[in-house]
Amino acid sequence: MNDTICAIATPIGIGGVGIVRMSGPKSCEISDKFFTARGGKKPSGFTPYRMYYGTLDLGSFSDSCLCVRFSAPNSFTGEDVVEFHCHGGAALLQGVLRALIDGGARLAQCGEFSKRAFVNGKLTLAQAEGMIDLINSRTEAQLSAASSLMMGELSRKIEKLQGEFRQLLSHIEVSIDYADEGIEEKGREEILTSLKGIYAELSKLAAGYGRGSAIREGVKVALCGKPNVGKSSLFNALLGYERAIVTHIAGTTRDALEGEYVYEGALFRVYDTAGIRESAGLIESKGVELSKKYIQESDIAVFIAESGQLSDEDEDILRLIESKRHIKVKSKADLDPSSSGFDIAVSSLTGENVDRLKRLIYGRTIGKVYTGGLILTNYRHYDAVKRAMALTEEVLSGGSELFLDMIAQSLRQAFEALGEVTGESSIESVIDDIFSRFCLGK
Ligand SMILES: Nc1nc2c(ncn2[C@@H]2O[C@H](COP(=O)(O)OP(=O)(O)O)[C@@H](O)[C@H]2O)c(=O)[nH]1
Ligand SMILES: [Mg+2]
Repeated sequence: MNDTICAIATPIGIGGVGIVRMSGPKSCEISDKFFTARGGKKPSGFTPYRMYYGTLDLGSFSDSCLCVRFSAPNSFTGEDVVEFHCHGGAALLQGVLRALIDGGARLAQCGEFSKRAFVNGKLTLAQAEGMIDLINSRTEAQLSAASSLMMGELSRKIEKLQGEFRQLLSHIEVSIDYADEGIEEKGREEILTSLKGIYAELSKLAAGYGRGSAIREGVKVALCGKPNVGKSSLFNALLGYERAIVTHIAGTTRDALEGEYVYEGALFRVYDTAGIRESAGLIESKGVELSKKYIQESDIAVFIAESGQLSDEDEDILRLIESKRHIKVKSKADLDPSSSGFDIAVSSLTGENVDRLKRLIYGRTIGKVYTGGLILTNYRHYDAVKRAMALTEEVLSGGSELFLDMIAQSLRQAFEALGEVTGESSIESVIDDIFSRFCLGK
């Protein structure tokens, strides 16, 4: 990683300011070719972390802009970094980039700056993932969860648990070395007690994943029911605008429509599906098949019926969602407000109880309102924690039967599984895959 990379760090488009960033050992040397501060100073002579105003002379054009130098190892990447804060024009920034490449830098790959930061120990893998989640956040809840991850809450927790595993391992090694002197049995009891504590903490972490992933990915809500019960109307009411076509003709909705709404800072992705019925024509049948798929893939199904007298068709749909998390909604409450047999009666026409339905959906998926703090949001982290749990459980259930060196082996594996979260024991291909999902210039 001895080459110098560069990229445009701001979105491509027209804006007041656009930033081109360069990282690597030749950053200053290359910058010196193009930038001169007012007063004549060159970037290699700049005081680090101070902005200099001057001229970027690229031959065919110049820009008056700001330049700042960060010196290794105290920079985002841990290397020498130079940034040009130019005027934000697409051709202008491309021109700066081209000049830097001609000057000896190489165009950075997606996520390459962050990857260097990780490799140089500036952030853990989990923190880097938090950073990309932070950039991609669209709702407050996503932002809070991503920020906690980026600020290192999860990494610190994982490192603490790893520290406990490490302590147990050294304890075991001492026990093995002094086995003849009758130390072993005492050691074993202590080990199992500590391990129970670690297991409890891991379980607590893993238990939050359902909620965490719902916050990160958005909650998938599938509306389902017979034709004409008011699915599309409820869909529009939840979204707050007319997205789906509503008619009195059964079978209007054939494709599934997707829409989004935000409630308590969390994202909900709603699917308005075709009404499910047996006697549908070809196109409608395709829609029905699709509906079943959306229902299966949703986090929660909202069953809608017009009255408490359920028909066979209603019962069929209910059977489809029985094993899933679901809510039963009685629609058209303005015509008939009775809700017996349902969780709630809603009128899309008057808006009555639409908000309460949102609260109900929130409660049954995310649960308690999330206002920030440590939570597992990422499957990769969850998977590592689960593997560490399984290994710990193996030792706990083997208890007094296991040889100490077998216990040590499981604990070492659990330690390594946890290390994958922070990136300490992650394999290269996983690391590459994570950083390739970053945007250019990050
Ligand atoms: N009075 C009343 N009519 C409704 C309500 N929701 C839907 N409808 C009517 O029921 C019919 C079918 O609605 P639609 O949303 O297309 O049902 P879908 O086939 O399940 O998507 C339309 O004529 C709507 O105007 C409601 O809350 N109150
Ligand atoms: Mg419809």
